Amino acid sequence: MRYRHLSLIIGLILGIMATLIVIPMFEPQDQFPMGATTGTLPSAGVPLPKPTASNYAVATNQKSTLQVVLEKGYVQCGVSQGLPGFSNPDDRGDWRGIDVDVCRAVAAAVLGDARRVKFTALSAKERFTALQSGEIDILSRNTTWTLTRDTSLGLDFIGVTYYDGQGFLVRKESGIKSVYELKGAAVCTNTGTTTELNVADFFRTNNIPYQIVAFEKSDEVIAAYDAGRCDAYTTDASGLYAERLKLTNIDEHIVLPELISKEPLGPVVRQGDDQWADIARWSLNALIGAEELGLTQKNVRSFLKSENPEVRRFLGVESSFGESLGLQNDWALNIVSQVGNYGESFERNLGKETRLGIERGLNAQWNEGGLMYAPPVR
Ligand SMILES: N[C@@H](CCC(=O)N[C@@H](CS)C(=O)NCC(=O)O)C(=O)O
Repeated sequence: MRYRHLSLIIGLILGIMATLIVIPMFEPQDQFPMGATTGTLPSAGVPLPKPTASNYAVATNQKSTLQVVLEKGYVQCGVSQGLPGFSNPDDRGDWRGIDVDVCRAVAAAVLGDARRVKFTALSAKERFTALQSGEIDILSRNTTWTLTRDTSLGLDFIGVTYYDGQGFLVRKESGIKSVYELKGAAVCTNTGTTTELNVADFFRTNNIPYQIVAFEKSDEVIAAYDAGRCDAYTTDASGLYAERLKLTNIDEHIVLPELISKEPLGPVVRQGDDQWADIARWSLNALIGAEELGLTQKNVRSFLKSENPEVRRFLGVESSFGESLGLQNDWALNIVSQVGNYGESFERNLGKETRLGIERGLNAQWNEGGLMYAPPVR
């Protein structure tokens, strides 16, 4: 009997001890440690946490591109050596073009001033090294997004500025009407480009003998074609519109009807600095999204009073999407008020009223028959 009491008492003590040990294991803990997704979304008006150092800065023990740009006060933008409509210095030496506008948009978003951009003119061959080495902060230079460039080079494409394809220019007097008639032709093009690779694919696949004549500098390529050293000149169709303006007599040449490739041209940043990639990506998205929302350089400020929640979020009137990017909440307002929207940039630099006279085609908005489609700001 005595022993029964004793074992009951020991059992009770053990039970209490076990409860004391086990209960804390089930107590509600901080389920969502810093940085993890919580069950509730931040509602309008609730301040978001201050942006933390980017993963790039943490991983590489280097300053993030955003920090570098904020400290020096400008964006270093890699452009072409002169491609009208895309990136080209005007009579006063100011860089103009749709690729230039992407860099201006980034500067407007980050520094609140689209003028705070310095340009580095780069040949096709030089462009990726300049970005890898940190000489430039962003490359915005009619560069085709390909798998190799997006993976093996330590770089990241952040979107598409211009959907293009590769075309050919020939002399009218040659009587050539199609790329399939280029048998035995000498073809002029640039080194270090997808153009070179596509030519090889196309002529090999179609069993057409040809000869390639390639130079690093575009001016040398077009001069060689103009001087009659080649039967055809090939590059992105956009480049044909631009480069043919440099010919002695533009009317003596025709663009052949076929495009032999897909050339999605877009801006590039270094791989690993996700915050900077997000900033570049959303600056381009803001240009494209603004057009869809009907926001223009002229009217955008009048939309600050808009009741449309999409517009209010976009312009930073409601919520704090700028802070999520590590920027001020008027980042997109600065882009549109200083650079305009994508359509405005297109018309100003490439459109029907310019010397290039390019139609929107694939570069129209998705709801106008094109491929330009910005994800929502929300
Ligand atoms: N999109 C192609 C071709 C880019 C390219 O370099 N094209 C030449 C011919 S249009 C060019 O940009 N020339 C202007 C320059 O080098 O300044 C690529 O990314 O490889």
